Amino acid sequence: MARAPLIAIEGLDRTGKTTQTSKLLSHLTSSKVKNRLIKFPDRTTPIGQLINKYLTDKQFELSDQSAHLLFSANRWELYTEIINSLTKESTAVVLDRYVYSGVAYSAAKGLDFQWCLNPDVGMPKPDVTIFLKLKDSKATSKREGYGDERYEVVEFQDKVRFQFEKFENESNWHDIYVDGKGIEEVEREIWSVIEPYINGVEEDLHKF
Ligand code: T5A
Ligand code: NA
Repeated sequence: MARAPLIAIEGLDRTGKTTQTSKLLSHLTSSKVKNRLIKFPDRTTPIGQLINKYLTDKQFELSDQSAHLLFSANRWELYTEIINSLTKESTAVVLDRYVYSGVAYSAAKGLDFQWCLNPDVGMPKPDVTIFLKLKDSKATSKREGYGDERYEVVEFQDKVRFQFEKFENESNWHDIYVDGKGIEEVEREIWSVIEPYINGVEEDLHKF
């Protein structure tokens, strides 16, 4: 029996992930596909509140390793809900950032790539990942709110981009360039990638 698809939207800061996940949810609803959004970090959980403090308060220091493990623990807080949605509730799950962000941001600080992936081993792999990509990292630095949070610095974003590119060979990975494109154009490109998955997936879930 088919199960619902797990869909991830990834990308650097301010590339339009939250804007596009909300557009995607509307498309799924119009297509009569049950759906839910899970955003990482989920700042509402106990661990998420600590992450929020870390991201917004530059005086609040954590070691890079402990910050990394908190982001991963925040995903494990939602593990059972994700699995149940896909299998028992036939509900498509759209992820606004996921394991790929977790690895890319921490590896960009100099932590070992495989060490960064290890705490997420066992989390379900998306059936499809959309990566909102920039040819020029400065293209989004003028967008509203850019620079408010800890990682929104162009030089650091270039390092993160380099780490994200290590995932590009994954079979489920789709790059979509966003430089100079309007919200609706990106929305149409995303929908053309996602539409083939919406009636369900026959394969068992893969794990990291
Ligand atoms: N992080 C995250 C880790 O280090 N480890 C982890 O494990 C995880 C999960 C917060 C930080 O945490 C790090 C990565 C981040 O640095 P977050 O909460 O996802 O992660 O960050 P947010 O601030 O919510 O999101 P972003 O800054 O990444 O922005 P989005 O969601 O990509 O962009 P969005 O949709 O909010 O749009 C930004 C602005 O651009 C406009 C929008 O209207 C908005 O004003 N916009 C466009 N403008 C022109 N053209 C377009 N096509 C546009 N699309 C959107
Ligand atoms: Na966002």
